Amino acid sequence: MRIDVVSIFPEYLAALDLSLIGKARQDGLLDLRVHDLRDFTTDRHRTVDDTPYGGGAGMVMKPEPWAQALASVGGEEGAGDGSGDGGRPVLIVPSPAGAVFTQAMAYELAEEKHLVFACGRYEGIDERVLEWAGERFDVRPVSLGDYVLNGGEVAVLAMVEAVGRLVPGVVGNPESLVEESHSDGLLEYPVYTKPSSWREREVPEILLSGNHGKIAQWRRGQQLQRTAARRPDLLEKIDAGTLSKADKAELAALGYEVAGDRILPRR
Ligand code: 6GU
Repeated sequence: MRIDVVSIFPEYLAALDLSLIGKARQDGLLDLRVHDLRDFTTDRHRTVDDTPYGGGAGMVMKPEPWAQALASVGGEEGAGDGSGDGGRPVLIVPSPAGAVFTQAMAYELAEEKHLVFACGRYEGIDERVLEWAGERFDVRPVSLGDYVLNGGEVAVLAMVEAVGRLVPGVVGNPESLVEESHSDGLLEYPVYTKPSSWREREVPEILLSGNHGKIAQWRRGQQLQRTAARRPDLLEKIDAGTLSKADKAELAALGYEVAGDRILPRR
């Protein structure tokens, strides 16, 4: 997969040289390139921002450096008119005003050949850039959640890691992708390692039993309990058709009932 990131703080993205993603780059699984937006300016001061039309606080990113940067990193793949093979690169624009990034979105993006991330700073990028970019990219404004960061760089670190680890070969043991939080819409079960007794605290006995069926059942129960306690909003998104009898009994004990294909708090 090719990934281009455009930012006025390219050093921010240095963390992508490390760990799993850094290894994937070395191994040639990810062709990740970071670009300095200021290299696409033409004035002596390398200006990337200006005051907002209509007034208001802060500064807005000027359109032309963005157009030059985006034209240089991609958008040659597609026909330019939205026709053809759907092979247009995806332009992700991190913004608190975007759609919320999810594991489902990470899986979708992991299927793409080419992602481009446009890191805004200040109050954002001149809106016409997004309209113009729509001719050559599939433009997706995306938010990490309902809080405000100073710029898109931290969000890009999060998204590149979430997407990159789903690219085949990046995670050594793909089994570990199956049993993790959000992969089945539930939070992950708690995990333990040696010693079995630590500071008077014992590992749950079932995990020492060697009974894999019972262990799987217990873990599933823990997932349901945790999700009910920490993220009840997730339970209501699960398709109840996927639940076992044991799941339904656990949910009943947690104060939930199954109504058709939905899980609802018992009233
Ligand atoms: Cl993607 N960008 C910025 N600037 N702030 C955010 C965000 C993104 N997601 C949450 N807050």
